[in-house]
Amino acid sequence: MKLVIAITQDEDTNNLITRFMEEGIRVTKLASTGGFLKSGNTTLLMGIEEEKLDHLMKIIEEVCKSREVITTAPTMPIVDESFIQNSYNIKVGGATVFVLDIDRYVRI
Ligand code: 2BA
Repeated sequence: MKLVIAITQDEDTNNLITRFMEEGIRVTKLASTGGFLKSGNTTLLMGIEEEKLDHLMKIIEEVCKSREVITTAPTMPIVDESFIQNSYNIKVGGATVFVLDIDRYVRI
């Protein structure tokens, strides 16, 4: 048994959960916030049998798209107390996925 923790973009979440439900994959959705962009994303928890793990990863790859996001660098003070702000594009990945071993899985 494995625990998959997937951090996804909010835009992909409903489609991903719909696919999981169709495939009989149990999932818990948590609202989360990325430390760098400080904007909302979604963390999904899935407990899954090891033999189904590849199938789950394939679904995530199919549904989750990477996107360009415009962000601003931290404001930099310059000599006369005015500020300059740089905007730049970063690429946010389709998903960040952690796979952990589970010692015990109990549903009471
Ligand atoms: P954020 O922390 O808001 O990061 C959003 C995107 O900003 C990242 O996309 C990456 O492209 C960029 N980024 C993050 N930290 C950076 C840095 N120090 N310098 C330059 N660019 C940086 P992803 O890598 O696809 O990450 C998407 C979200 O997944 C992250 O949102 C965070 O919530 C989570 N995440 C990514 N790696 C993680 C890790 N090792 N541990 C925990 N959460 C992680």
